[in-house]
Amino acid sequence: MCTVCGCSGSTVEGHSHDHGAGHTHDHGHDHAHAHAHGDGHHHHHHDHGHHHHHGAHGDIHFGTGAAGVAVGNMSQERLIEIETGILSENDRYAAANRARLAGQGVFSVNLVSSPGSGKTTLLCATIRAMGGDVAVIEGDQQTSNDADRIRETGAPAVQVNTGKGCHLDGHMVGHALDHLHLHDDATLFIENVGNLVCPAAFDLGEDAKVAILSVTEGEDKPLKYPDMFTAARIALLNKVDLAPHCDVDLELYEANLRRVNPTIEVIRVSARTGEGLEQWIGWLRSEAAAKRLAQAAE
Ligand SMILES: Nc1nc2c(ncn2[C@@H]2O[C@H](COP(=O)(O)OP(=O)(O)OP(=O)(O)O)[C@@H](O)[C@H]2O)c(=O)[nH]1
Ligand SMILES: [Mg+2]
Repeated sequence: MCTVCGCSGSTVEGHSHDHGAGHTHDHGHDHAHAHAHGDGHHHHHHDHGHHHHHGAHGDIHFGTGAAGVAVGNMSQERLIEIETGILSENDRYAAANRARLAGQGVFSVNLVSSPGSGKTTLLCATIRAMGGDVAVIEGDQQTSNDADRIRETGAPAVQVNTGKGCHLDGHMVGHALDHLHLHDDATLFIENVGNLVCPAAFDLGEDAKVAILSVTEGEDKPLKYPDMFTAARIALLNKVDLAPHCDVDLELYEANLRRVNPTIEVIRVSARTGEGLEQWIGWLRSEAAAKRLAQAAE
C-alpha cells in the first residue's frame, strides 16, 4: 500500500509477483477522499479522522493532522502507525539495495517527475552521449514501452509494472536488480512512475533523486508539489527548446525550485537538441567519483 494515496500492486517483467501486497485486484483499500464542500452541502464534523482546516475564502486543507494526510475514517494515530510500518519496511529493502549497489561500485539515480516531462527521452539521449556502462530500471503502471525504448540504445533495461501502484518501492527495485545485467562501476538509472507526489516518500536505495520538470508544466509546480523538489538533489528543467514557443519564464522556474529547496542544483536541458546534456553528464560523473572517494576513505 502507498501511505500517500493507498494504492498497491506490482509485477516485475518476466517474474510473476504473487506474494505480499502484489495483487492488482480491488481489495477494498482506503482512499483519501478530498471533497470540496460547496454551498448547500451540509458538512458534519464527526470525530472520524478527517483532519482538514478551512482557510481564507473557504479553502480546504487536508493533511493538517499529525499524519500529514487524511484517509477515510482512519484516525491520525492509526495512520501514523501504518505509515511508520510501511516506510520502515521500505527502508529495509532500500538499505539492502544501497549496500548491494555500493558493493558493486554502482552510482544510481532515481528520476522522478510528472508523466511526460521527458524522462525516457532524456535517458535515451544521456545513454547515447555517455557511452559506457549503464543500466536502467523502468517503472510504469502498465506497458514495457519505456524499457523497449531504452534497449534500442543498447543498454540493458528491466521494466517494472506497478499495476495500480503509483510509485516504485525498495522491494520492487530489489527484484528488478535480480533481473538486471549490471556491471561493476556502472551507472544505474531508475525511472520512477510519472507522479509528482508518491515517489517522493519512497527511498529505493539510490544515491540521489533527480527531478525532471519540463517548461510546459508551469512555473508554480515546485510550489504546488514541494515534497518532490525538497527530496531531489538536482532538477533538470527539460524541453528548453520549446521555451521560445511558450509563455514561460525560466528564471521563475528556478526561483520557485530554490524557494522549496535552497540547495537544489538546476540544469536547463533539452533531450531534443542535446542542450545541457554535457553539464548533466558532468554532474553524474562528478557525483559518482565523489561516492567512490568517500567509499575508499571508509
Ligand atoms: N520538444 C521536446 N520534446 C521532448 C523533450 N523531451 C521529451 N520530449 C517529448 O515529450 C514527450 C514525452 O516524453 P517521454 O520521454 O516519454 O516522457 P516520460 O517522462 O518518460 O513519460 P512517462 O514515462 O510516461 O512519465 C514525447 O513526445 C517526447 O518526444 C525535449 O527536450 N523537447
Ligand atoms: Mg518514460
